Amino acid sequence: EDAQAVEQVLLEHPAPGVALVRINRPEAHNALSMPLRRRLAALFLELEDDASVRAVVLTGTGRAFAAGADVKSMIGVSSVEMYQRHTERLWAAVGRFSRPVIAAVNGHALGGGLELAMNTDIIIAGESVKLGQPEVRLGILPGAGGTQRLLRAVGKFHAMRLCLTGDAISAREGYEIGLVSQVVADADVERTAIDMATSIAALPGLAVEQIKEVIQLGADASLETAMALERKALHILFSTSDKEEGLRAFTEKRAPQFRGE
Ligand code: CO8
Repeated sequence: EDAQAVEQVLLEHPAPGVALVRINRPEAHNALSMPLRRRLAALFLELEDDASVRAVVLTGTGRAFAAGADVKSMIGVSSVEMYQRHTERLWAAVGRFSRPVIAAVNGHALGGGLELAMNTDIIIAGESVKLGQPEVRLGILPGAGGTQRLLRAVGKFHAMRLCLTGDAISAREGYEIGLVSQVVADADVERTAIDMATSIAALPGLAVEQIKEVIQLGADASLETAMALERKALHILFSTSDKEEGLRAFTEKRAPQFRGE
């Protein structure tokens, strides 16, 4: 099963500094089986160790980003077995990735698929995308962060509506409630995400990493603590050569040459 999953998550390098991870199980709408999730996590851990990768695009083949956890793999499964799967460890490889991850979402992002998208930093969605947490209809709940990440992303009343009805919403509605960063034509999703990742990859890497870390940690801290973290991050950046180069290039009216240090 794990050997088969190697074909189900593909790694590409579409632009300098950019890795593209493609969930490739279109026959099941990219349903996230355990082997597939293990492979996804392993790839992200590999990319974490590859300093040349400055931004990652995560996308799916076919008509779905991902249609959720593999429903078939949960039938007959007990509480203890679910606990022992420790899926939170697999998602952490994506959620705690130190550089920006952009979800390029086409088709359906449902259940665990939307939870996966919410583990990324920027969500670019095609016009015909459907986003939802349909778990309640199966007698379960969004158990990989869905209730909590959604709550923090869109607030109580939208989170309650999505999780309690299981109804999917459009990309446009997702944009209006703050679940989607940008809506583009279906055919432009991947290109838009790669272009954005390429631009981010060219920016001073330490500043990019610090911004991501501060926003991520700050979302879960008091304002005062988070602002202290923010100041510390700013102070750290004052010892980078990219900061000196960025400021000097601006005053000298020339293009900066960033070195990522
Ligand atoms: N799991 C397993 N197989 C799936 C899944 C899935 N989530 N989604 C689609 N498939 C399979 C179908 O069974 C079908 O297989 P087959 O051809 O062998 O019958 C194939 O994909 C094509 O699907 P459809 O025929 O249904 O295609 P449609 O175009 O008619 O519909 C949909 C596409 C709307 C995406 C539809 O397939 C659907 O509603 N899928 C299920 C969505 C869902 O309920 N997702 C939630 C799953 S539960 C979950 O994610 C719980 C998370 C809890 C934490 C676990 C950590 C991740």
